[in-house]
Amino acid sequence: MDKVVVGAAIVDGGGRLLAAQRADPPELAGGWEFPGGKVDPGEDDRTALIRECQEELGVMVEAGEQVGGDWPLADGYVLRVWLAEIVEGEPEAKEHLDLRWLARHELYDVPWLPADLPIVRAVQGQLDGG
Ligand code: DCM
Repeated sequence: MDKVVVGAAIVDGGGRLLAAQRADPPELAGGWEFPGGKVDPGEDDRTALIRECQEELGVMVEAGEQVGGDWPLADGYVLRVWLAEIVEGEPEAKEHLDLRWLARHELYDVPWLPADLPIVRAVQGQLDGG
């Protein structure tokens, strides 16, 4: 059985990327990630992505291209990430400590979780048309 976590690389009209600061567990708290979470049994990945963005940020997103494939996480989980844009609402940190919109020159200004860091590079490449 796949143990899948989905994440949203949410980009705004100005090309800024939304980063979210984890509140828990203690060993990950303070680190920055793509918002998202675990896919429920029987749930479609993209449905989970939309649900998680509603729960965590209070926004409706539309998912675009996937960023890479299965990115490894701890405990046999994989992370799947999609480019996404907000179609309704303003993001709020409902479950995170903080949110930041990172301009292109600020992409590495936050301490990304180790699992998410290579994905930030991939997002950058994809936005640059690579
Ligand atoms: N995780 C991660 N990066 C993300 C989302 C999740 O590294 N963008 C990791 C943190 C947890 C696990 O996946 O170890 C499960 O995440 P959650 O607790 O958000 O379901």
